[in-house]
This record gives sequence, structure tokens and C-alpha cells, in this order.
Amino acid sequence: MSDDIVLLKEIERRLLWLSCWTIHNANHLRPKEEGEVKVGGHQASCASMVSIMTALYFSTLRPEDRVAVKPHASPLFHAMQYLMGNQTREKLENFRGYGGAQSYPSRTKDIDDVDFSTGSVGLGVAITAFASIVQDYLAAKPWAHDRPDGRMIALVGDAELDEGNVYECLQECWKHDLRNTWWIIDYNRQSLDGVVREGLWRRIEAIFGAFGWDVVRLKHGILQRAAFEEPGGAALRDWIDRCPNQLYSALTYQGGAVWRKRLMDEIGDQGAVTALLERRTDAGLAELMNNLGGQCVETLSDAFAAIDHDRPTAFLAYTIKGWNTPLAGHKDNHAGLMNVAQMADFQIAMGVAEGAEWEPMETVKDPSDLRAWLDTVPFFATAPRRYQAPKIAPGEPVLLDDSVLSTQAGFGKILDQIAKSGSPLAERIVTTSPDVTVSTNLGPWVNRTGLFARDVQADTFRDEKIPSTQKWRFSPEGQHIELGIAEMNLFLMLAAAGLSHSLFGERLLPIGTVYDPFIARGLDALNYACYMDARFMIVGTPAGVTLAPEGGAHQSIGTPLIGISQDGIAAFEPAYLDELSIIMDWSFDYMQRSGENDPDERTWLRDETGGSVYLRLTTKALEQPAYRVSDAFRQGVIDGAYWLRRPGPNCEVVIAYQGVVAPEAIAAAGRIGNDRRDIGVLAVTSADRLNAGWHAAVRMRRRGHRTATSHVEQLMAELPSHCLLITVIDGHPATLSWLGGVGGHRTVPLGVEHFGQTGSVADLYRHFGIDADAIVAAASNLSAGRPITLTAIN
Ligand SMILES: Cc1ncc(C[n+]2csc(CCOP(=O)(O)OP(=O)(O)O)c2C)c(N)n1
Ligand SMILES: [Mg+2]
Repeated sequence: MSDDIVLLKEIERRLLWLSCWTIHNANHLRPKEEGEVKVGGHQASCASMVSIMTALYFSTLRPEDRVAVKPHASPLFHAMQYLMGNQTREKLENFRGYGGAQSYPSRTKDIDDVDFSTGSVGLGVAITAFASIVQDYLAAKPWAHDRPDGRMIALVGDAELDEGNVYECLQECWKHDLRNTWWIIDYNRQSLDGVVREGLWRRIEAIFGAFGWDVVRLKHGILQRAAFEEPGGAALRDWIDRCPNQLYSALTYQGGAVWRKRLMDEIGDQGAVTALLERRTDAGLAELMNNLGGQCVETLSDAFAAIDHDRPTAFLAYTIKGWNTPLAGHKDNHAGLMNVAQMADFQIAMGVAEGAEWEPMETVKDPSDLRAWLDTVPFFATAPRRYQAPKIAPGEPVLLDDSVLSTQAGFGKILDQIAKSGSPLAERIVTTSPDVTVSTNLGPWVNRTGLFARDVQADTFRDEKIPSTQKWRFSPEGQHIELGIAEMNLFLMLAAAGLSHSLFGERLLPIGTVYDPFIARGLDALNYACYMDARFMIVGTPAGVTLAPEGGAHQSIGTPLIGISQDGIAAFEPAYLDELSIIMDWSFDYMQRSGENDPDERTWLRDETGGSVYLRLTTKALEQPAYRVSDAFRQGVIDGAYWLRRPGPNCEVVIAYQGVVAPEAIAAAGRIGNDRRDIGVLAVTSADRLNAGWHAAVRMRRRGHRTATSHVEQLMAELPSHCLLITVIDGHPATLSWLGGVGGHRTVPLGVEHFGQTGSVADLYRHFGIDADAIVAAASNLSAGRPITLTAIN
């Protein structure tokens, strides 16, 4: 055994102990509050991956490599960083507690250099592939600094491979000529509930092979391979290969004596096989049978080192869930925890002295030797591995002079003009769309900037001189990454590109477009992207029932509520082009902010911190108002609302609208104005930001900051208490109905609550009661004064 292997085994032992101890401490030793439940196990899941992580981090990785660690191996990751001095004992002692090390590795909440957060299984796997595409994208751009290519690596649970997004990603990445991506599958043949299907490995190999991946199967460790060479070894190998997963697990759980009995019963021959077994003690036999490829640091580090190409590679590493712990192999071990007595035995077996449980170098024969060696491990040599990139100046808002246009078309035009400018901003924008590039108005942008591919691909229609509005030329210079229809992939691509500044030190401003209802299709990946603090713009278009003839399947209802509730994203729904211009310009700056300061005392929004942006747009062309340029207008648009028609002191009715129903609100206001003295129209551009500011101000007042007042509170303070508030949106009415709660105003929330009908826009606005008539009727029925004329006066 080489010196390095001896040291790797020593580290492996340390990591097994420290991860199990961290979990044990959190469950059994940390004082509990009354009624507090156990914080969760995962000792078995950590043990199963301890050899893989030891070999990978301590012999294979280079600082430019990036890793997504399967969520429930978090204690193992933290233990490793603790050993390397990058994690504190205090946070480990407080694992899963307030301010402690996180249950699942977290880029945003942990301190120990997490590359990709994980938690929702499957997403951490796929993000590595998209990060690799982003790495290739950057490598092809003249403005990006030269950097060594890193390998994007996922440590994958075998049951994690049940997640559909994994396969969606495989297909997509095949199209993009994926490289530099490794997925190391922890093939312990156990999931949360039980043991996986027999022969799954064949399916896995076939699927990966079909998408052009190399598959490296690591079934046997070095001890097993040596035993197979002994007389009788072939029979043992054959038995192992035929052994069902459940039985292998059950025998592993029961240990050496049971292994011996079973093997003797089934292949004992009073000859070579019997002798092979008898040359080993029970403990030695258990060690041999536990020595699968994924539990053998020699086998693993050799296999990793042998990869001398950049093709995507899946390692199928056979492991044992709970390896070298009393939980090993038991089908119920997922959340299993060693009890106090088992832990005491385990501690003795691991040779850890009482009181020295947290000592990083406990049980190490020569600590200074190991420390010196650890100091040379390449992966940990350059800390931190988190980059920063300078901010790209957004420039001036792009103003459009169209008199009638939809927000979706306006979005396309603004991007086109940015592309035409060739500004630094234009250079850093990368767009992506799941097969709806043309129908979401990205076409002009793509025509100018081209599609990205590592190699030039001809545009045959163009070469054949067939007229087409779309130039579809792929090249390394291209700035649009075309995706297939899977929306999970869209958000994972946005997540990876939106972390480019941090992962690769190069600023990208990613913009994705998607039909608004299908935001829900990629919602978990969107949440994941936000959780990692990736920065991007997502444009949901067309939205709402305004998509009228498309019917219920394509009309979005709840997305404005997603915009409000999704952390990390500022959601806007502009009605007019000048608003859209201002919002996009602001967004390019907002997406790049990374301040830590307290909320802005004007709005109580955390605008220093920055975040991502969601624009909800439509295809309905609206007549544009006269151009508005004042600072107050600009500020109102960004803060979330402005008075389109300012209410007077005796205001009786206020109509608050968001988005495309602006003309209905304005028309209704005109009609109501004939019979009511005083009426206001509030143009809401972001219910999300209004709502967030309100909640923040309430919170600040609770904390004693008595004068804290949000933008929406200031707006509502202008209204007398008897004033009726009518809110209207092409979306769920709850998006705006809360406005009534701000100042205690009686409210009529109009919006869409049921799956869409087909019909004309007018039909549907009437059907759902979001047209001018419905607004007028609400005002007539509920506000004081004489009945309002309900028919439109032309
Ligand atoms: C999207 C999602 N669904 C469910 C879970 C709950 N969960 C956590 S781990 C796990 C099973 C994982 O099994 P496997 O990937 O084989 O990992 P192992 O523990 O065997 O190493 C499940 C269902 C989750 N984290 N994410
Ligand atoms: Mg498993």
C-alpha cells in the first residue's frame, strides 16, 4: 500500500467518524427543547459516500473543479471542511440548528465553500452539466479571461436518478456536446424507503451510453479483486455477481459470521472456496465482502486518475449504505441513527478517546505528517474558490417610440436595440429559451447575436437562400443558448449562467423566456436557482387569459402569486413600454448588486442585496400614453406603483390595476368619474415589491423603528378611510386584494380564478369580470352615492 493510500485511509476514517459524530451530537447530546423531534439521521448515507469523497477531494480534484454533493451527505462535506480548517466546530456542534452547518450543503447559508447547493434531489446533479455548458460558453468568448477547464462533478445518490430532470438534462446536454462533466453514482442500491430494483445498473449504463457518456463501473475493491485471483476466487466472484441486492444488504448488516455461513452453504466446496473463506477471520471476511469498488479509495482514486479525456463520464460506484457502521446494509437505515450504546461501541471501534470526539487529528498516528500532507492537497490549496466579477454598466434605458405595442413585443425590441448598440452590456447578455425563442420575441436578438455552439453549424435555410425571418446560425460567438422544451432545463441553465460571476469570475446577464404558465413546470428549479442566489431575468410571456384563444392550458392564473412569494426574485408586470424600459434598465443593475446593507429606509426593500427579476408580459398591443420621464415616475415604477390618476382628498373609489388590464381600469375610471367626484387610479407595476416593502416596514416597526413606512403605505395614506378600493389583474385576485389591508380599505378584488375559456380577449375579460363594465359595476354597487351609469358612453 502506498503512503498516499495509507493517508487517504486515515482521512476516510476521520471523515466517517466526524460525520457520524456530528449527527449523533445533534440528535443525542445537544439539549432539546420540549417537543423537539430528532433532527434526522443520514449517518448511513454519509458512510456510503465516505470513500468516494475521500478519494475525490484528496487525490483527484483541482481548484477549478466544482462539485455538487448529494444533499444528505452534508455532514460528511462539513466534516471534511472542518478537517481542512474551513468549517468551525461551533457550527458542526450546531448542525441543523439556528446558525449552524446546514442539513444540505448550501452556497448561501454555509461558510465552507459549497460549490452548488443541493437538497431537492436531482437538481444538484443536473446543474453540473449546465455549469459545464456555461464554462464552454465563456471559453469561446474573446472577452473572458483564460482559465483552466474545471470538471463539473455531481455526487449522485442512486435513487436520485429517479428524478425526471436528470434525464431531461441528459438529452439536452447531448445536444450541446457536453464535456468535462462527471457524475459519480453512489450505487448503494438503497433509497429512502428500501432497496432498489435488481439490475438497475444495466438500465443506468444503457441510458448513459445512449447519450454518449462513458460509463465506468466500479464494482469490486482491491481486496475483492485480489481474492478473485486466489484459488476458489472465481466462484466467489460469480456468487457476488448473482447475489440479489436485498440479500447482499441483509448479509452486510448481519456481519462476518453470517456471511461465512451463507457463503459456505451456497458455494462451500471443502476445497479451494472453503479454504479461501477459512483463511479469513469473521472480521476479515466482512471487510472483504464490504470492499466494493465505491468503498475502496485505491480503486476510486485510480479510476478517477485514469480519465484522460473530457467526455462526460458516469462512475457507477458500488457502495454499502452505512458502510463500517452498525447500520450497514439495513433497508431502514436511511434516517436510521446509531443509538447511544451503538455509538459507544462505534467510538471504541474507531479508537476515539472520550472527550476527544471533535479533535480533527484524533486517532491519526502522526498528526504532523498528515497535516503536512493535507497542506499539499491541490483542491484546498487556493481558497477561496468563489470569484467576483466587475459590474457591467447598464447604460441608459432603451426607449421605444411605438404608439401601439405589447409588452412582449417591446421586450424583443429593447433587446434588439441593446444588441445593435454593441455595448458592454450587450456583450454580457446571454439568452436562453425552451423552444419558444421565436414566439417570445427573442427572434431579432438571436438574428443579431447568433446561437451558441462549440462548433460552427451551418444555417442551411440561409445557405439554400430560402427566405426566412430567422437566422439560425450556431457558432462559438453566439449569445443565445437554445434549449429543448423542458422547462426544468431552462431554470437550471439560468441558475448556472446566473452564477457565472461567482463560479468562473465572468459576469453574465442571463435572460430566459418561457410561456408564463410553464413557469410552474420548472418551479422547483427556479426556487433552486434563487436559493443559490443565481442572478437572471426570467420573462414569462404571454401571460394570463389575455392569451385568449389559447385556452386554459396556456393561460396563467397563479404566476403573479409565485412572483410575490418566491424569495430572491423581484417580479414586475408592466403595462406600458416606458415602464418596461425603466424596469429592464434597473434590472440589469439589480441583477449585479451584492450589497450587505440594511434595507433602504425609503422603501424598506433590500435593494442593496440585489437579486433576479421576473417580468410577466403579454401579447396584447396597448395604446401607449404620452411619454413620461420624471424621476418620480421612474421611482414609482421601480418601487412598484404610481398614481396614474392621483386621488383627491375626498376620494371615493380607487382602481388599482396591474399589467395589461390598464385600459380597462382607465376606461372604468373615466365612466365612474361622471358620477363620483373623486376617483384615483393606481398603476401597480410590481405587487411583489409593494408587498415586500410593506411586510418589511411592519417588521421594522415591530422592532421599534417607529417611523418605518413603505411605499404602499405612503400611497394608501392619501386615501380617506371610506374610499372603496377595486383591484384588477389578469391573474389571481389575491395578487392585489391585500392592498385593502394596508390602510384598512374596503376592497373588491377582481381577477381570474378558474381555468381559462377560449374566446376573444373581450369575451374573456367579460367572462371573468375584469373588464371595464365589471369595474364600474363594483364601484356602483359598493361605493356611496347615486348609481353609476353602467353602460359605456361612447
Ligand atoms: C425532490 C426531493 N424529493 C424527496 C426528497 C427526500 N429524500 C431525501 S434523500 C432520499 C432518498 C435518496 O436515496 P439515494 O439518492 O439513493 O441516496 P442514499 O441515501 O441511498 O445515499 C429522498 C427520497 C428530497 N430530498 N428531494
Ligand atoms: Mg441510495
